[in-house]
Amino acid sequence: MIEKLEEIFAQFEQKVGGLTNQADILNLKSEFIGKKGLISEVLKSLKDATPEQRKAIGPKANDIKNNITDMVAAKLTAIEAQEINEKLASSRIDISLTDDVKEGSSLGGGFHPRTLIQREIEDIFLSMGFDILDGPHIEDEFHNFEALNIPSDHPARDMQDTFWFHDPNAQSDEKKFLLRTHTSTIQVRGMRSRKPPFKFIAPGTVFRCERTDASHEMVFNQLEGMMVGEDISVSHLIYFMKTILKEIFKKDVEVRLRPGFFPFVEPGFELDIKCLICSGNGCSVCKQVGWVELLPCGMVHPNVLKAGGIDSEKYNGFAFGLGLDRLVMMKYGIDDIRHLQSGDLRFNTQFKTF
Ligand code: FA5
Repeated sequence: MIEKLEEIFAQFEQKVGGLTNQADILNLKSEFIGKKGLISEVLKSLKDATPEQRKAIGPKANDIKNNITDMVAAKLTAIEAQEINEKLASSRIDISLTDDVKEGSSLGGGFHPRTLIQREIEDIFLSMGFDILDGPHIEDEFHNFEALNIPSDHPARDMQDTFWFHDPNAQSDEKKFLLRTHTSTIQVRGMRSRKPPFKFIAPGTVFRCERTDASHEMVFNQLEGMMVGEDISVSHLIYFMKTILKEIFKKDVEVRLRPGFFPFVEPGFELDIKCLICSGNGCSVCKQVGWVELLPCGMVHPNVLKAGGIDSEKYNGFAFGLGLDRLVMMKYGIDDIRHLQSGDLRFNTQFKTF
């Protein structure tokens, strides 16, 4: 077992050396020392070891975990330092700036509330062994629609008003491009780049040609989630949905689950939250109904698994698409989504500064 642990550590050392991206490094850390990481897997067989063997294996495993934690911290610090140095090398100092722009003044920097919530959610999912993925804003029809069980003549295409790129010289059968209307595009990219079982989240900006109001923007943010494996059930889905809400709100919030239609899931659900702006009494955010659509989800449709190259006879899974801006509104009591990207300093400076 000691040899196995050393082998795992050697693998880690080899892999971490080539990484330059912070998310990849954190993913690697959880792959090795996360709750379901390689080290924990090895330690499962500790129960069969003799007391002497256990005495040697326990400290060895701890040493390796500490080494991995230290190496990850050192690597992240080095990347940050490199980024700062690159920025410093390429930026120009404006010596005409007056000294009222200083730490603690109203113009001091700060994190956008969406960044705060997104980071919190990423930490929660990383700790549960999920990867974090990204995808392009400009997409093709295949990833945005076809692979998600929405062929060109399907009425569900009208559910999301799409910004298309128009190429006047394009032939009729050429690939058409668009601004992605949802983060579900990353489902297909994620499935095609890994083998089951896997689980990932994918936060990102999406675009719809919609009329704006207190709870609708044309450019907004979602956070996709997907878990694929054997025997995944609706109760796994509900467990993860409840975990996110409990961790984010740190208190019980009222939710309701109702049937929802999305061609890429079957069955599909809408998870609504009791509006925290008006306590469910009715306001412009919840359109006077007292509930806000927040977290649609469902069991992945077999056609989508097939489009992702996955054997739908053997594997199944769930997916969800969290409305990130609406979650931020509920968390901080923001009564109009348009404040979020207004750039108004009176709004922005209410949140945590660094
Ligand atoms: C979708 O976009 C699906 N892709 C979600 C999904 C993923 C379902 C996986 C099942 C499985 P919908 O159009 O309802 O679904 O958008 C998801 C969430 O984004 C909504 O619940 C809402 O919280 C948020 N949202 C939708 N439109 C807007 C908008 N215009 N402005 C702000 N938030 C929006």
